[in-house]
Amino acid sequence: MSIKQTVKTKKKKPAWTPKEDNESFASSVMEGVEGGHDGMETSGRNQTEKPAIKRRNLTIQDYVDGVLRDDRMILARTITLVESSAKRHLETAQQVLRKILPSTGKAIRVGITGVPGAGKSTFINVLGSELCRKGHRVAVLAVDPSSSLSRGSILGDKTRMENLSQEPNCFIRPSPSSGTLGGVNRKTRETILVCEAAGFDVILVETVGVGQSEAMVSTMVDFFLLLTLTGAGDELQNIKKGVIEMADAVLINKADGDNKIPAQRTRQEFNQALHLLKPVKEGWQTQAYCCSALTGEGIEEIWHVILEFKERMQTSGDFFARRREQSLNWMHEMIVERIKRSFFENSDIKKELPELEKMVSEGRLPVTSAVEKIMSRFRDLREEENQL
Ligand SMILES: Nc1nc2c(ncn2[C@@H]2O[C@H](COP(=O)(O)OP(=O)(O)OP(=O)(O)O)[C@@H](O)[C@H]2O)c(=O)[nH]1
Ligand SMILES: [Mg+2]
Repeated sequence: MSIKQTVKTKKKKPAWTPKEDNESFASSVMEGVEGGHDGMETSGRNQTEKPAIKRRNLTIQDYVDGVLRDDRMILARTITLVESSAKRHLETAQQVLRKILPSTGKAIRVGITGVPGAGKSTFINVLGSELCRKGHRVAVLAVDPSSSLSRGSILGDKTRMENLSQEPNCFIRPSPSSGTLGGVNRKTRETILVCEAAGFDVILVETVGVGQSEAMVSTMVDFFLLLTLTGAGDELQNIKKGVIEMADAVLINKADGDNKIPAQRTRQEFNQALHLLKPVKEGWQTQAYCCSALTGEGIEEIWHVILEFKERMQTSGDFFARRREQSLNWMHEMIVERIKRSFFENSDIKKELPELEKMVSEGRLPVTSAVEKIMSRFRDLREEENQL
């Protein structure tokens, strides 16, 4: 095969696709799909032309204007910028975010969690497609704590999101590359803002029901939906983990075929248990519902529940009060995280801490005394630094 032919048959991928990515990546551009949601411009380009886009450096204003007019390529590049941990990118990203901030906040942010296989992707595909048909603009983001192991597994299942990924009113963004939970937290929150500025009015954040990611996602969305199944001890497991206490609705999926009646029974059991719990949000009683992402039954109902929630919270004023609280909590978390890092990464502290740790573990020094000592050392080091 000639070089020319090789190039021609090679699969195109969006500009932001990680280099090390493989074919399982959900958002590679599928053959036969006209551009648009993939972030590649289509206008003014024909089959024989070389790709019109040459990656040029964008100015802050380019990013801002591109996002605001929902230019998918610039949108994708802005998210890549936001996701970067490099200091120079961070500064540019922050300037972009500051400029788009007035255009953010208008979407309903919905978090969706559930154990692997609960049907989250299938559910998002059906709900998202239905919302697009109704004229909504839907952005799907993913938080996947395991993605460092299984690269983008959460949205790697192309087939589950097939309909949705072809909707021009939809934008699917796979999980940010792995990193600290704090890093993923920032990236996802800021990506939500970017998508809102681009005019998406529904943001769906999918996360796997393992680890701490659910707790994190629940603090960045307006409505938190727990997808569960009947049988398999799922119900109990969720209650134990405390996830149910974060949920604004519990949705028993796969209520189809032989599973329909057991699902309804599970729903009743959940409702009984939920009545005993303290409501997550004042003025809102979490309830259980059934649906089938396969047949579509119950999907409309859950969307109405979300809308009712939004209306009630907006009427009471809790909707925006909660968002403000979320922002402030996040800000404080970030401050604590930074302070922690500057302490533990300080080279003098790194040198001196092991000796104190040894003394504490051997019972030769009380913990409080050790902390006093090292903190006073840290204060001195900072003062020295300031005098330089
Ligand atoms: N019968 C039935 N099967 C379903 C339904 N929803 C999803 N499934 C199937 O359940 C399997 C898992 O669905 P996914 O949507 O990939 O589940 P997920 O929760 O996104 O899984 P992870 O991304 O691995 O966490 C697939 O084979 C789906 O076809 C449903 O409502 N009814
Ligand atoms: Mg999935």
